[in-house]
Amino acid sequence: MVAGLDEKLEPIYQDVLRRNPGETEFHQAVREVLETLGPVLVKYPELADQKIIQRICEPERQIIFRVPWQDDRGQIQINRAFRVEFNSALGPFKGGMRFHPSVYLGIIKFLGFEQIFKNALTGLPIGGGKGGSDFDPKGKSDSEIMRFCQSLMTELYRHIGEHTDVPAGDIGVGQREIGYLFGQYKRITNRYESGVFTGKGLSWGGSRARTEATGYGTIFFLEEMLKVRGESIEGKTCIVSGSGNVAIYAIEKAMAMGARVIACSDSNGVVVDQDGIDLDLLKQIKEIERRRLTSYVQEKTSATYLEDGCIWNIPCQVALPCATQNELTAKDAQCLIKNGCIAVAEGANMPTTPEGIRVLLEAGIPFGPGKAANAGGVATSALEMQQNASRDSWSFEHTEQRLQQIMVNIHRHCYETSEEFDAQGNYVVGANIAGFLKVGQAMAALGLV
Ligand code: NDP
Ligand code: 2IT
Repeated sequence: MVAGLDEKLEPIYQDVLRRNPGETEFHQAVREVLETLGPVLVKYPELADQKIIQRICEPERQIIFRVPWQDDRGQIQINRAFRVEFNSALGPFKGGMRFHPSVYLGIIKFLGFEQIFKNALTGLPIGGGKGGSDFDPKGKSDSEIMRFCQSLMTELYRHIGEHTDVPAGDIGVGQREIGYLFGQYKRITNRYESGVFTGKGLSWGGSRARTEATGYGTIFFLEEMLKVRGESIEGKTCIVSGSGNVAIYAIEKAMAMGARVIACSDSNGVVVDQDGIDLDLLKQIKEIERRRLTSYVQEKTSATYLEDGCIWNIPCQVALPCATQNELTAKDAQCLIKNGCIAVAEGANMPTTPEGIRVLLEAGIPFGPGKAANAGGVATSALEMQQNASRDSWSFEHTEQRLQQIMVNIHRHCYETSEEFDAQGNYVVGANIAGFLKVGQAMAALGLV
């Protein structure tokens, strides 16, 4: 990856900085894409004439609203929520909702921006968007979560729809929250509009394999990267950061394909289990009981807990960041390489810092960027929309097969694009350019809208 920006792109980036002050994660996501687009403008000057990059960097619509709700003690609480409808050239806005105290406009915009290219790479008809709130679900009762979701939807319902904008889950938003949000949407609109949300429960319009899709997809992508090098995940020692939806199903698929996964984490610490992570125990603690990872070592005393530990210090052959943005730095990347790591695939969105990515690429480590490697989640969301539109429900095997084929195709498309632009095997270049061309060409075809 080049360090500087092309002279045509530098002023565009400066404009993004000036127009979006303080939104550092958004700046980071834009810069990473712009760093790879120089050769594209040479090959496709019409996209520069049409100001496609400037247009892509400006969301089509941004909604910010107050969410008042009452906690279990009767106290009034106020949160702020967002929906950034970034780009609808390829289909309705599509992307998750994140509930986390760190959420502000810059986080939602970085996620929405990345979502445009990710969704384009799936080859399915979905535009890019993202939403969320600074609401902290930790320690909240079920009824508090429900009241918050209902209040949020009382505003959001007017902005979304199966042909307009289709939210789903992300950090802090899983099937329980989607249920409360969808229930309130149905009540206000008096419509059973299944296609307005994805990540729904199986008995009310959800798709089989959606829960597993992001983690599974990341492993399918990783396997394709390894195949190029004559390697496979079988027998490899892996570490997976996070212990949420993406992490759990990345661990499940990696193990099913013969890997040994020895560590995972949450925002307080790291669990290392040299016997291999006990997946049933992990699911019980995280999915059913909603407890902290410290419970794992209370149940399984042979495992160790590193409070405030850094997971990337643990020797491994494959590293899978599946928690949050900027969790893997240049120092972490150097440590991974020193300990013999041979591949990194991002289950999370933008988990590796720009300097971290540079270290990995310069060392020739196959690196799968989130917008390609974690696209399996949103791709399966698009399959859920297909099933809803045809009032059908596919088997797990069929849905997983479609997911795997989509990940193989994304890998091939990114790899071939990296070759075409003289950066063979650089999936950052491949994913950014392939995604950009698909959206950019559609935007040009649709005229100045
Ligand atoms: P979950 O809420 O299920 O899990 C999040 C995990 O990451 C938890 O273990 C959490 O720990 C940890 N985490 C979250 N925020 C932080 C933080 N600021 N610092 C340290 N650890 C943190 O979310 P998902 O598994 O769904 O999402 C994980 C990542 O994957 C995110 O980047 C998301 O955008 C991305 N992603 C998700 C998709 C999906 O379909 N769900 C699809 C594609 C990408 P703790 O409990 O301590 O907060
Ligand atoms: O980052 C992501 O791709 C997601 N959180 C999933 C979005 C979706 O619409 O399924």
